[in-house]
Amino acid sequence: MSLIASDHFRIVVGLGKSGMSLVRFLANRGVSFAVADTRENPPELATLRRDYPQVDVRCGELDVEFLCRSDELYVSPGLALATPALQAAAARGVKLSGDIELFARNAKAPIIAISGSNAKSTVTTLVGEMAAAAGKRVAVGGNLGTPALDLLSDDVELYVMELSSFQLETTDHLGAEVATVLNISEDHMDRYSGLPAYHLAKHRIFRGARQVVFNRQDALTRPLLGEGMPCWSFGLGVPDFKGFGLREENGEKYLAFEFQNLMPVRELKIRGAHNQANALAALALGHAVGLPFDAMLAALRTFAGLEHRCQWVRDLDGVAWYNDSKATNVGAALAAIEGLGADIEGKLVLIAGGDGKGADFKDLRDPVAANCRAVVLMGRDRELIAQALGDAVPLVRVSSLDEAVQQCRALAHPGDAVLLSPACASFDMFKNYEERGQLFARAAEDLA
Ligand code: UMA
Ligand code: ADP
Repeated sequence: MSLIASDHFRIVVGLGKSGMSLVRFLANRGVSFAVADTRENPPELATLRRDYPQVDVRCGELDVEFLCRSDELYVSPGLALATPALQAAAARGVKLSGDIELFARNAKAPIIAISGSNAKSTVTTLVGEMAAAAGKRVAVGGNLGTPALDLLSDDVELYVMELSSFQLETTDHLGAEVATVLNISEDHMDRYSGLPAYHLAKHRIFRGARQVVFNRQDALTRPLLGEGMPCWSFGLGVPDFKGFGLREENGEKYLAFEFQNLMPVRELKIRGAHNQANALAALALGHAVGLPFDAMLAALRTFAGLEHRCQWVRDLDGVAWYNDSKATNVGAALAAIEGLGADIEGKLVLIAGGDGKGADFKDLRDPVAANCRAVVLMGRDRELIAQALGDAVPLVRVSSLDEAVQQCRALAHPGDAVLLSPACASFDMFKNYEERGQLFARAAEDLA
């Protein structure tokens, strides 16, 4: 399918990382275009003015008349399609598209497409490492960080793409070799009318897919497909045909495919049941595109996990400290609490709280009661979490992360683990989740 007729004028809406990748892509292909951003000073404005001084850029409130000069807008995933000016343009027949749609039309190598509420970055990175271990020239990116269009190259043999629901909303036909939605739980409820709308956006990933990987433990990850679509599954139970799972034999737990044990779970460096699920998902995706098991297992043995995702920080007096600052929603925190909770001798001392993004915290109550010794609460929505937890475990309120770390030191017993897994975004107290995780790790490392 051809890209775009070069005599068509286009408008890029949003001048962040993905907007700038669109600018480079369109300019390299000789397409004439302009740029708009609702911000007065978008992040890539200086770069655009330096490298493409001739391009018309409109900052501030979106002008519908201006947008309607193009019959197709490439909209940043950061901008809700419900934005009135975009809706007004759409009502006048303008198509709302995005960088992933253009990427899909132009990628010449197979695409592994990965979405889900949680674990996207971990699984995407892991599959990328598996492909590299198998000797493939692989490009890894998307929502993970490097914009999709910046990865396009004739040298690439395989694309491994993390895709958010925001990116998928503007993608009509991805045509992935294999696509997956790893799990679905509430997130971004400030941008969707509810779970069904969010689910619908995520499932656009299956459009035109040749194979599918689904999670046996999460019915919302199964696509509604016609007969005959090759499907692979993963889950923590014993696997059957075309399934990846766990099997126990002679007291040893294995990652397994169908009736074949692949590798003892204890050889994984990443901890917790949720990470075993992530390893199985990555194996299923890699297998679907023909990566050999020996290379994939070698990658699994060395992959130590990403920063801020259940990342081990230190041991002190028999207590292990874990940074899971990336747990910015309830589903992610639950995975860490249940996954790590099942993996340690003692109990968890949990640090939670922050900007709850309108979430309902009631699902935390039972897993916290089962796995935690105490919960240290901080941040804007700490009282909402306190109400949801009730008297499940002792609660300690603090006003800073340093104070939280001190309290955890006092509360934890040998054999316990301290876990920062906030179930909230960080923006009420920190620049981002990375800063929150770094400050936690530093405070934990400073404990004598
Ligand atoms: N914004 C405006 N006006 C605009 C455009 C953007 O106010 O006209 C604001 C919005 O609040 C928006 C923010 O700026 O949220 C960022 O938008 P951007 O266009 O500057 O974003 P990019 O730098 O292009 O980053 C985007 C993804 N960001 C979002 O989806 C919000 C990045 O995912 C992605 O890595 C990058 O493209 C490359 O593909 C980040 C993210 O937070 C990591 N994703 C969400 C998540 O993981 O939960 C979905
Ligand atoms: P994403 O890119 O989807 O945000 P990450 O790999 O960055 O996913 O992990 C984010 C958080 O999700 C982690 O901090 C962890 O608590 C949680 N998590 C990891 N694996 C799973 C899983 N299999 N199911 C649910 N939550 C998970």
